[in-house]
Amino acid sequence: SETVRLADYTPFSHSVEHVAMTFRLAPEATRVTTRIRFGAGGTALRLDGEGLRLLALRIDGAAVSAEPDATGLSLTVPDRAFVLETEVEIAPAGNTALEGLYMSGGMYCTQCEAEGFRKITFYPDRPDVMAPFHVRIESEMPVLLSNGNPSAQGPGWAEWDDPWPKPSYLFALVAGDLVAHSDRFTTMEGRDVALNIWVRPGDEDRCAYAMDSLKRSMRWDEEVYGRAYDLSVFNIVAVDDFNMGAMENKGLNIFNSKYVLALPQTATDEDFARIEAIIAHEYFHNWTGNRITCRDWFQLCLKEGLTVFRDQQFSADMRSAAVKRIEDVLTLRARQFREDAGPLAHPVRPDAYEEINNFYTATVYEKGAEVIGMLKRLVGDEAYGRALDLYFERHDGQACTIEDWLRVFEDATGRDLTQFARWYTEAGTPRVTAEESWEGGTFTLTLSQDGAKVIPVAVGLLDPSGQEVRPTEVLELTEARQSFRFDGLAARPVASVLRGFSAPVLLEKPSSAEERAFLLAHDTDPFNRWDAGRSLAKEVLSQMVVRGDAPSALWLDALAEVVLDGGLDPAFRALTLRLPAEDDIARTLHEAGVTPDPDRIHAARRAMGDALAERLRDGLGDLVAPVPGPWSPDAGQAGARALRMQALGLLSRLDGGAEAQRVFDAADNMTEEVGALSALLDAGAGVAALRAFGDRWQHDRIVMDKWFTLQILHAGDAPAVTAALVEHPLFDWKNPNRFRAVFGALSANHAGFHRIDGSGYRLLADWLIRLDAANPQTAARMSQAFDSMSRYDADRQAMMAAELERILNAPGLSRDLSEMAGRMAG
Ligand code: B3K
Ligand code: ZN
Repeated sequence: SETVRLADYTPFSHSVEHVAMTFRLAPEATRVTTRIRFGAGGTALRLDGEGLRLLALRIDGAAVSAEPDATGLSLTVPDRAFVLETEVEIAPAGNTALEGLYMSGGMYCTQCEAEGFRKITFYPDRPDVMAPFHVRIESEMPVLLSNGNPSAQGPGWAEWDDPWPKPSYLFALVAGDLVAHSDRFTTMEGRDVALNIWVRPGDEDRCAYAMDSLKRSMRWDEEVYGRAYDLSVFNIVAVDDFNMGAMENKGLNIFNSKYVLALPQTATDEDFARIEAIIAHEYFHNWTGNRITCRDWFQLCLKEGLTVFRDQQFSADMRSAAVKRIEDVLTLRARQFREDAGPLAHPVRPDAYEEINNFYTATVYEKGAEVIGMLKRLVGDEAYGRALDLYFERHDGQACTIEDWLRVFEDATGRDLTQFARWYTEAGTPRVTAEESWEGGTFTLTLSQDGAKVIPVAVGLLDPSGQEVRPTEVLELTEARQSFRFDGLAARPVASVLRGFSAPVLLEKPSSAEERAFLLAHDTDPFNRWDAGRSLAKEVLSQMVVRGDAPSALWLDALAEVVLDGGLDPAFRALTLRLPAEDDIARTLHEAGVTPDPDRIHAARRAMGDALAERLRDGLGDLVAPVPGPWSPDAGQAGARALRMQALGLLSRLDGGAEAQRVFDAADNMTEEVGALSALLDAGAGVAALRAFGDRWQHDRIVMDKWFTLQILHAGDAPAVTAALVEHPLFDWKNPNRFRAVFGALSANHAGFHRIDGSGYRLLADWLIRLDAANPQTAARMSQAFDSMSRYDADRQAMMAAELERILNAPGLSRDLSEMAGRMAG
């Protein structure tokens, strides 16, 4: 397979001045006519195109004959401006890869990012070629949509006009029997915008939260970034078959239906928060991604890191900033730190790939967002605002690079960012070590790093009574080792280091369990307060695994103190009560030089929960009391429900699930229904509830995904349960949501996936091979489960390696899965 390299970038030969397309839709034979007005650019033209049946080709109206090859079309063209017209035939009904034009539940839809447009027509399918588009759709379907503004329509046809030059990856088309949940929005510039969320008939009562999130996102981007919407209509379409979360096509966002449709009865509080965040994310792309796009796919973090950063800011403003930060760091450590520690590690801006779809990763997205957070912390909020204004002003309408992005900050602040740029070009999670000394009223913090980056380390100091004696200050670690002095202190302080998780690093700070318990009780920085508890819990759990210790009373008491403190935010207490994940402990043990044993980890974590339940016994009754007030998806109620469900899980260890059964029976919202069912399954008492849940929701695809997931996630023998569930009539393996619900749960069940008989590895590999033939992108994505191979014992490593080998030898393996399996096999 060919490797694409950043170093080989060259601009495209020609400019594209305008594109006009006509679609005559039919499931087996859709006709696509494309008229491209090219500027002058020499006589050699190379267009991308895959799986297209070329029916006609004309240059300035004159027929030309040409033979496409497997990846496109090479033509000799006039050495001046000209119009190229092609007519091709494609078959959306047979498109199971869900890239290009395909069908989902009887409707037509598209997914073009990154390189799907070449499956629709011959075109320079690269993000640095930007052009205005006019699209005509002919179809019997009642609703016909494309990018931009509606320009004309009649029975059986509609035309759309997108005035904003865009790259082909932002092209979209939808045709279907759809109904809209509609609203309006007036921008700060006075533009009246029609907002529509298009869904299948019957789903229109499930769109209110997504619509509300959209309007709040539009207002927020105006208020915080000064960015207004720029078309007369904003359409969102929900589809059931989608390879990822959603797509930011200009003026026509296409969403996985599970990130649009929500009622309290069908969606958990987490689902509501995800919907809010993804609606915002795709909307924010209109400026960070669409108006300013990427020069090439190596620059993906330019739009994704920035847009994740913006959606995180938005959620923090809508909800609790402290809780949001803790949740984001939990995800970062679970996904990105893991990725960075294994064979799939790559820089935030990679410099080589085989299949670009394999680089929509936690590193590009989540670490990409962290890098922007660091930049903001280093230059300050005010300078960040000026830099962003300059970015929009200087680069509107352009396809840019990370160099352009950094230059904007250099020009706005006068700061040299050469050293900072390493965050974009070097893979791996830096280690920062903190040492302390105390002498004559001076506290010295010495920081060292294993690399040569600039690392913002936010630090605050507390006195022995827990009062803050030095507010948060951002120390800039730029050298291998540096000391920072704090003078004039009356007593030796306790340092709170890396507040707010000010940099995506592994912090090593030798400190006693007592000191961490102190920080858990007193730190004024909510993130570090939580993280002190987390690091204590991880240490306790590690010692339980390695030495067979019992959980320490110190940890149990410190935790109980927080959890039972009614003055603290319930969401924060719920997060503190959450035990470290088994995968997280496995990674931490491996990093400390210990080979993790999945069964011991699982048993120890259970014992840890049992001990906690015992310690909290007297308080659990109050904690599981119903959440007062009418249901609302807001952060306050969601936090209260999260605490209630955590407590219910613990209580089930004491009462065998009796209370959980009552909560399950009485639940009028999905958060509590799922929370109680999980508690019952964990207590080994979930058979009846599981059946009731399945009976109640069998006609709801989105809810039934949870039914599949939960039983695998909480199974003792996850591969056996999975093997049974793939025989279930509702297991539709070609639907990515359902496939992920099942096999994502299998790999998320740490002890189950890593069973020593190898059944977890084997089952996943079997199904990845099968899925790859239909949908390479999702198969490749799900294969990442094998990236932790090197952590484990020789037997497990050998079994995982054998499965990767089997995948690599599968006939007709896709470029997507072959790149992933190849990198993981080493
Ligand atoms: N930009 C899309 C992701 C496209 C993934 C292509 N494999 C969604 C997003 O990040 O908003
Ligand atoms: Zn995005």
